[in-house]
Amino acid sequence: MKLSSKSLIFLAILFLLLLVANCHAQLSVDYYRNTCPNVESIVRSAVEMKFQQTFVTAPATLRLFFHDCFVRGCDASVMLASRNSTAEKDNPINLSLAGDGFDTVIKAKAAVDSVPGCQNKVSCADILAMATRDVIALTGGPSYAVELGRLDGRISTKASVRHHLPHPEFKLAQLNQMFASHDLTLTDLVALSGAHTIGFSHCSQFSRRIYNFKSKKRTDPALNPAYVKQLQQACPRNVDPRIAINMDPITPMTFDNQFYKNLQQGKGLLASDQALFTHKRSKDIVNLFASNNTAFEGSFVNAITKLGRIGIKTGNQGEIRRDCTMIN
Ligand code: HEM
Ligand SMILES: *[C@@H]1O[C@H](CO)[C@@H](O)[C@H](O)[C@H]1NC(C)=O
Ligand SMILES: *[C@@H]1O[C@H](CO)[C@@H](O)[C@H](O)[C@H]1NC(C)=O
Ligand SMILES: CC(=O)N[C@H]1CO[C@H](CO)[C@@H](O)[C@@H]1O
Repeated sequence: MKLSSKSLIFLAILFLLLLVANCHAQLSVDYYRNTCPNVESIVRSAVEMKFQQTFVTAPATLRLFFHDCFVRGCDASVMLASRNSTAEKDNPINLSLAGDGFDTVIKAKAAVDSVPGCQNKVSCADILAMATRDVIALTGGPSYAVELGRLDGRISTKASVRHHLPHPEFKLAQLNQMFASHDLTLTDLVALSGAHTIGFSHCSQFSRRIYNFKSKKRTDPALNPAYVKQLQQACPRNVDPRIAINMDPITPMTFDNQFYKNLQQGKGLLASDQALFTHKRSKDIVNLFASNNTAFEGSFVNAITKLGRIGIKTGNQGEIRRDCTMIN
């Protein structure tokens, strides 16, 4: 009797251990070692070529990865197009998803598939993760080993976007809650927001802060007055909605910790960015990253690696898409 209950416990523990091991076995840095050993250099060359054509390649790809991972997991569902315009990319929020991000993945996928042994062996989700790592390095950010082994999802819906992406007018608690739901900490939130050190924002995303704060004819007191003037010049009332401006006014093309120094001076373009400096707990993290680029880079790499693990599809939950914009 005693023995059998003991062995039962033993079996239960073994089962749990296997389960846990299985969860972590999904991603690895050398996942394509046997199937497509040169995949990283093939992707890097394609991304470099695209980056030389246009700088937007970098911010567009980085943001695409974030949106992909937050909506249904990192499964390239954001890339799927639908004939009836009901896919994730059809959500109005996509205005900011510059076509160059999609194009980067499509070009890198074509490059991978042109190598005979690699054809249809590498998922679009992994190509997006590699391309993201590459654009960060190309703009002066940290290099890191990227985990691989994601499969591509088969579902993409416009409706799933609304509740899964943060809004630029979110309060810190709302941002923190959304990130926490993906096991991302406050430090991860502050570090990942540092992605706004490159790229652009349309005027509509912050126009209330410079004209109509809290529905009154005033400006957001958290904004630096000189910066407000600059923003009002760049984004006059009734500006062409296609106009987008640099999110980091000082070093817009460099992936560095300038974003945090801007927050210290009231130069956070989005209310959600500036909010990181308004609250005591996150302010300490902002100050650390502003004063220590090494600390920022270390935390960013840690956080983007965690971001890349969200909602991974394996086995029959996914597939390796032949065309990144269509399920097989
Ligand atoms: C914390 C919550 C976040 C909010 C509220 C937010 C919101 C926004 C908004 C409103 C824009 C401007 C879109 C436009 O008008 O074109 C933007 C751009 C961007 N975001 Fe975020 N974002 C957040 C977090 C992130 C994260 C975690 C990443 C990546 C790790 C990221 C990467 C980017 C990039 C690179 C751009 C520039 C895109 C481009 O130039 O094409 N964002 N974000
Ligand atoms: C749109 O097309 C998808 C398949 O591509 C289908 O699952 C979905 O039900 C369609 N939605 C509408 C509103 O027709
Ligand atoms: C900056 O951060 C790194 C990594 O956390 C740490 O090792 C280093 O001592 C810090 N440098 C300073 C000057 O505080
Ligand atoms: C790149 C892309 O898919 N853009 C679409 C974003 O959404 C608007 C309206 O919701 C469409 O008009 C764009 O074509």
